This record gives sequence, structure tokens and C-alpha cells, in this order.
Amino acid sequence: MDLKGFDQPGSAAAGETRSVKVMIAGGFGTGKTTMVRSVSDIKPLTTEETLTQASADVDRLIGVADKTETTVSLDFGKISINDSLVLYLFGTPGQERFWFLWNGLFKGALGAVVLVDTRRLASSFRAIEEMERQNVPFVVALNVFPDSKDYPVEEIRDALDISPHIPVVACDARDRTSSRDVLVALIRHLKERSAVVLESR
Ligand SMILES: Nc1nc2c(ncn2[C@@H]2O[C@H](COP(=O)(O)OP(=O)(O)OP(=O)(O)O)[C@@H](O)[C@H]2O)c(=O)[nH]1
Ligand SMILES: [Mg+2]
Repeated sequence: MDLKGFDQPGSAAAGETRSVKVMIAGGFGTGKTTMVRSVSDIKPLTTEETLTQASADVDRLIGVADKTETTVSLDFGKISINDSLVLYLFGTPGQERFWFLWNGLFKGALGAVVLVDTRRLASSFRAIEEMERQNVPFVVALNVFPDSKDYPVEEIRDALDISPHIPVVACDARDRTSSRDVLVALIRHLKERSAVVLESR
């Protein structure tokens, strides 16, 4: 994986900007659209439709009872991390009936954030499996809601069955700085991974 341009500002050739595709994934209602909206430098593109009663049995709304809309295709946003790095953000749909779109959406993605609502951990199991299946490096972002319990990170790691090298960070998807910090954690993770790959050659 070529991560040229992931270094600090100034290390890329003068005027060179690297564009990277990053996925914002996770289970239903975990805050993917909220994160893309809060962090994007441009007016994000969203494809939300009104939640229908038909999905109520399938997608449990515990904790997000005031949720009225769901992503049916994708969210799209963009953020400049520094002079040499621009991230293009693609938010995935969370409802299971739209997961067939994930294969196409992930093409060319260098990394992903998997958002997790710790009140509904199981809703993000499938997303984590997908990252592993598609071999996309990822970080886990625990989107903290007012009534989320403060579980030790190790407990969450065990419950999600993710390996120790995958970063787990807490965030508030509504907050731009917090969401940006998650993306920076992902970039660091990608850099560390690429260093390991290069060293092992
Ligand atoms: N309290 C709190 N509420 C949040 C936070 N993030 C999102 N919400 C709310 O939680 C609900 C779900 O957020 P969305 O951003 O639509 O979630 P999503 O993952 O895009 O949902 P789908 O596309 O349907 O899978 C919305 O009602 C948000 O207002 C958060 O960090 N804290
Ligand atoms: Mg959404």
C-alpha cells in the first residue's frame, strides 16, 4: 500500500496533494451520517429517506428512538487534514437490506472507521466482519451517547473480537474536532501498518 503523502505537511513534494478514500462504516444508527456531516469541509451529500415502520422489527431503535431517517445509498464528504492530505469520506448505509451496496462502495478505499454504539454492540458485528473480509484496515470509534455505559476498552475489544493492534477510540460523532481526531487515529494506524508491511519485506 502506497502511503506517500501520509507524512506531516511538507514531506510530500511541493504542491502535491494526496487524496485518499476513507469509509465511515458501522451498524444501523451508529452515527455514520452524523460523523460525515460534522467533519466535512464541504456541504456533504447525503441520501436519507424516512424510516418506515416496515423496518422497525429488523432494526432496533433502542437508544436512537428519535431517529426518523436512514441512509439508503451513501454519504459523501471531504476534509483536508493538512496541505498534502485530503480525505474523501464515504458513509455506508446501515440497514441490512442495503448492505449489498458495500462491495462496490469499498472499491479503492484505503481505510475505514467502524462506528460502534456500545448500547447496541451487535449492530456493528457485521461491519467488522466485512472489514476483515474486504481486507480494509480500520479503527473502531465508540460513539458515546448520553446513556452509554463507560466500559473498559479491553472489554469492548473482547466483545467485538478484534485484535490488539486495532485502535479503539471514543468519540462524539456530532462534534467536528472529535470526529477529526478519529480520522487522524485512522491515518496513524495506516502509517503504522504500512511501516510494518515494509519492514517485513
Ligand atoms: N447523543 C448523541 N446522538 C447522536 C450521536 N450521533 C448520532 N446521534 C443521533 O443518533 C441517530 C443516528 O444517527 P445517524 O447519523 O443517522 O446514524 P447512521 O449510522 O447514519 O444511521 P443509518 O444510516 O440509518 O445506518 C440520530 O438521531 C442522531 O441525531 C452522538 O454522538 N450522540
Ligand atoms: Mg446514515
